[in-house]
Order: sequence, then C-alpha cells, then structure tokens
Amino acid sequence: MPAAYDNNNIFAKILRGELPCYKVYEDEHVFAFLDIMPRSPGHTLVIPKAPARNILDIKPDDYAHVARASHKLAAAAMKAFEADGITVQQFNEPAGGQVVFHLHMHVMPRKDGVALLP
Ligand code: DGP
Repeated sequence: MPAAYDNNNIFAKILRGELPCYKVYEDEHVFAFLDIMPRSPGHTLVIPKAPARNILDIKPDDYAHVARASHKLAAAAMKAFEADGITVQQFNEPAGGQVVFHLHMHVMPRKDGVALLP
C-alpha cells in the first residue's frame, strides 16, 4: 500500500509558487517545467494540479490530462530542440525509481547517438 500524498513535496511547493521553476506550460489541469537535473536538453516534467502521489494514486481523468499535455509537449519539444526522438517516462514508488512523490511525466528530447545523462 503506497504512503499517503504529502502536501509538502517539492512539486507541490512549485505548484503553489513557493519554490521557483522554469515554467514551460500550464493549463487548468496540468503544469510543466524544466527538470533541475536534466538528462537531455529540454528535459521537461509534466505534473497534474490535482494532488496525486503516483500512478497508483491518481484518478484516471487526472492521468489522462497529464498524458494529453505530455503528447502536446512532446511534439513541441521535438521542434524546439530539433530532436530526432523523444523519451517519455514515469516512475512510481521507490522500487519503481520515483524520488519526488507528486506524479510527474518526464519528457526528454533525444538526438541520434546521444545517451541520456545518468
Ligand atoms: P523521479 O521522481 O525519479 O521521476 O525524479 C524526480 C525528478 O525531479 C528528477 O529528474 C529531478 C527533478 N527535480 C527534483 N527536485 C527538483 C526541483 O526542485 N525542481 C525541478 N525543476 N526539478 C526537480
């Protein structure tokens, strides 16, 4: 059973404007900003405005909003970063690689032959 949502996680603070970020996109349902430790140029995080720890916690409609925005931002990032491809990735719980416990989708533009930074 996953832990409860913690309102004081870093991304909740970014959403409330309590911590700075480089905003990429915002609408009624989602917020997107650059990752502070980018694994590729343009590495963007897309998060729901609704509080949700991860995929095990989020309502399907809220996940759909994140997916829809990621779809839109992936196409925009391909153009903006003249990318050859794009990796979209999402981690859940520590065993699943999650470090920040507000659901987020990684959108990472890629160049041919260039590995993601660790
Ligand atoms: P993960 O939970 O494993 O999907 O990774 C969390 C990501 O969040 C990681 O790529 C680094 C990023 N990150 C952590 N703290 C901050 C922060 O304060 N600001 C921003 N913009 N990104 C952060």
